[in-house]
Amino acid sequence: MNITQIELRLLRLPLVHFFETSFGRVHDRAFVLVTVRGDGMEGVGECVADSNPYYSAETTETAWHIISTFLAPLVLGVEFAHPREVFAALRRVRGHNMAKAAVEMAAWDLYGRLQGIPLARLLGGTRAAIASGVSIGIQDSLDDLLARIDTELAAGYRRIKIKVKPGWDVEAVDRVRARFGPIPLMVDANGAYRLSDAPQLARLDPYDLMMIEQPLDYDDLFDHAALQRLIRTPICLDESIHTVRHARDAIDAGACRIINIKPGRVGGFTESLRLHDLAAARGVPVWHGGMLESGIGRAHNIHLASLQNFSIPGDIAASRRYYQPDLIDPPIEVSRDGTIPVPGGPGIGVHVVPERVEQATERILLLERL
Ligand code: OSB
Ligand code: MG
Repeated sequence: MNITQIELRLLRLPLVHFFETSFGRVHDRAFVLVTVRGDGMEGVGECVADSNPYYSAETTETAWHIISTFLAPLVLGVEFAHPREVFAALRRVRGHNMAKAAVEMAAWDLYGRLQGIPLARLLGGTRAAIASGVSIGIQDSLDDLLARIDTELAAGYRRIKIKVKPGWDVEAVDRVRARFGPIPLMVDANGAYRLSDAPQLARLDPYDLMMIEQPLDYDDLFDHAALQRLIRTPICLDESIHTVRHARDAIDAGACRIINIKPGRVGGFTESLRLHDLAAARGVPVWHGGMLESGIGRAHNIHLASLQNFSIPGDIAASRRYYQPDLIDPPIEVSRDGTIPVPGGPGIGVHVVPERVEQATERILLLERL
């Protein structure tokens, strides 16, 4: 496989419903779409960096800069026997995993298309369909929250995650349990608490949550380990895990019992596979996170989530919850039983609609080997 051209597009899509986390509320999503071309085919990768550096230090603009200035020259014109070689080729660049992942996952898609094989098969997926869960943001009122959960359970989703922050936590969970009983329920704090909040977080213990995701700081492992000794609810790490080494350290330290894998956060599929295998070897379940991706990134996620140790329903839901229309047609749909079939076509296996991409594009850059 030889990539001779890389196209960057900055896209912006309005969200169907606002999404609020402990960072704040967003009404649209901007992201960089990477297209790699070579050997007469093309592959796409969606960069999950956001326009602001609130979830991670990377942004759409840092990704644009890093890909165009540093990553593109490391892949353009280089012969790769397999996309698993791409992440290592980007090694000189420290960090910037989201920028790296967009290029790497586009290369996987290109390779899958060249071989005529779905990504799931290339990655070692074992499932024909994945179990789907939803991530529900902070709402204007607890009544609004209950109404949204009602809708998602009726749609068949297999797990409900609600965002929490100080002031929107125990009472919210109490109301959800009172109304819906023993549904598969978890919370995500996006780092909104301190270790000194342990007594408040321990108040969640009686509610039998599947887990609490990222209660403490994005760069912390040590305090999470201390917190896990003080609460019964299993801790799952998201923001704190950027490398396979972080995951190993977190598991060894007892900082988490579950790991959320987002390929964008760890630099792509190759590192996600290593993380998946490490967690499996340590008996730690993983699930696939989401970053409000369009159908393009969502399709990549579905393929990865078809691997064995993705044993908990992830944040991969139907297109209609995010974008209408999506960039792909047909959109991703969830069956009545709360599952999403893994696309069977080559690469990501979904049809990207060029006119929709064009309409959402704010800027384009073409990169070629000099
Ligand atoms: O913390 O998992 C998170 C969205 C953007 C950034 C971070 C997170 C999220 C979500 C939404 O929870 C997941 C999704 O539905 O795509
Ligand atoms: Mg999270």
